[in-house]
Amino acid sequence: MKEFLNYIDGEWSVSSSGKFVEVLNPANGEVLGKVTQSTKEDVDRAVQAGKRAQKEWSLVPAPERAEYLYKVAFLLKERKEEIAQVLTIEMGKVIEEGRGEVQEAIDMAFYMAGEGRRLLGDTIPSELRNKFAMSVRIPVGVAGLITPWNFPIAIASWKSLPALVTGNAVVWKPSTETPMVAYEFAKIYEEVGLPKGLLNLVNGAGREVGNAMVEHPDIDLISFTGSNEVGSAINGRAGELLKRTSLEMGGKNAVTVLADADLDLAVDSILWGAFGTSGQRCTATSRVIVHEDVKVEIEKKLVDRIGELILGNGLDEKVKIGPVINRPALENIDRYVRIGQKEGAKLLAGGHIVTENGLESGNFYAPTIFTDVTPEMRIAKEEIFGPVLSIISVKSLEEAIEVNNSVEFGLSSSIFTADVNLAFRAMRDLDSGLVYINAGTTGAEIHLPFGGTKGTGNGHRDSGVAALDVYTEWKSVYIDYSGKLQRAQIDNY
Ligand code: UN1
Repeated sequence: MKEFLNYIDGEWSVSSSGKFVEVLNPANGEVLGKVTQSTKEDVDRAVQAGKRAQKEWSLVPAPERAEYLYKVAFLLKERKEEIAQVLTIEMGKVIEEGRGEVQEAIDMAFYMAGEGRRLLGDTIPSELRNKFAMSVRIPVGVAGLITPWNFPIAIASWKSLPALVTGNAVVWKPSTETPMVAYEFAKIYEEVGLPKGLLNLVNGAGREVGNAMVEHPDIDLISFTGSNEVGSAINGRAGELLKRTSLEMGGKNAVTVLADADLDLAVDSILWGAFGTSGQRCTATSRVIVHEDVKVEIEKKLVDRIGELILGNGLDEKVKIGPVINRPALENIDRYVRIGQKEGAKLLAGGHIVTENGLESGNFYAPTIFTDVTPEMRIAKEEIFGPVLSIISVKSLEEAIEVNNSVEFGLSSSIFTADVNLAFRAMRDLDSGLVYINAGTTGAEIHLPFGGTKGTGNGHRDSGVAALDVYTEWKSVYIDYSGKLQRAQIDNY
């Protein structure tokens, strides 16, 4: 059976626990291999390797560091199809989306390689004559990255590439659901000749590895994408230890459809945003906030078209919707659907685990639409992370914005309208890190900051130039060339 190992200090190794966990194909339950289960000792070895390697790495000029990133970009490009296939087999997203995700990592690698020739600081006028002032970015040290299974290579690229180009070493814990993709990515770092110890991979389910990373005195920051429950636990402990964290967590994203909107375009975007990736994106559309005048029409269009969403194994190019990641996720989605029914929402489509057409051995959930949902219902407030959409009707833009903003998350919001004035007003008032006008809630591009307000994050951003702030400290430098004592705030006034 294929074994997926740790990569520490440039060597592939079995964890000190000697334990393994099976990796399953979510489309059919087939065992794909097994992944090593790391311990605190493995984390410590990875951190020590990172710490040693980072000393020299921080002295390598950033444009030279960036050359490794260019090589990563080209190798990813060469292997795009191969990695997309692994993604589909292991995580379940359809092959077209698998290719899209690898493309996201390629884009990020080129973008961050370019940063190697910028990493801009500031020069600022000093208050005093014959004195020079500037601020420069310095690496934080060893970055601990904890990444999820839903975008196993894209999110790993959002974090590892800026960390490395800014001069840090990385200890990376991917989700144990997706060790095959993690292996592919780590192997690329190995093949481009990244100096050993700079990128360390530690696999492990449960909390042991994550806790060991948060607790380790030589891990200088934790960048995490995943659930609010885990993010909040990380932040609590890291807060006590005064350790920097960058957190990207849940969403309860809505598309607002005003009465003057292009309804067909809105429906296209809602179907893709709600059911693409089986709803397992933090940017997924899980609510539609529709003006009452077009509610019935939107409902009809959505229901009429739901049959287009062919479920199945994502390797089949015809298939539009793959499985959800595992059995517990499938059961959790079903539990939410029962909650919605109990709360009095009206089921328009789906609402069940798929148990026919040979799909019963996989984790398939029928694309589900609820209407007559009210903002107080749990299905309208809590992140389900599956193909479940709730339609809420409103009477005005003001009410739509209020409903959009009423949830505890603030990742992505979208509005469809033909009125430019309303669009700008919505852009200002929708409380989220991402806002889309006449486009759905998914599809963020890597050269813009990615993250959210309120319960979605803690003020930091992945990707875009903002990512550099996560992985660097500012150092303010003053150079006095007057040759005499100049007392700031005193001698100049
Ligand atoms: C995520 O779901 O965590 O904007 C990331 C999007 C993708 C990234 C999603 N580019 O939907």
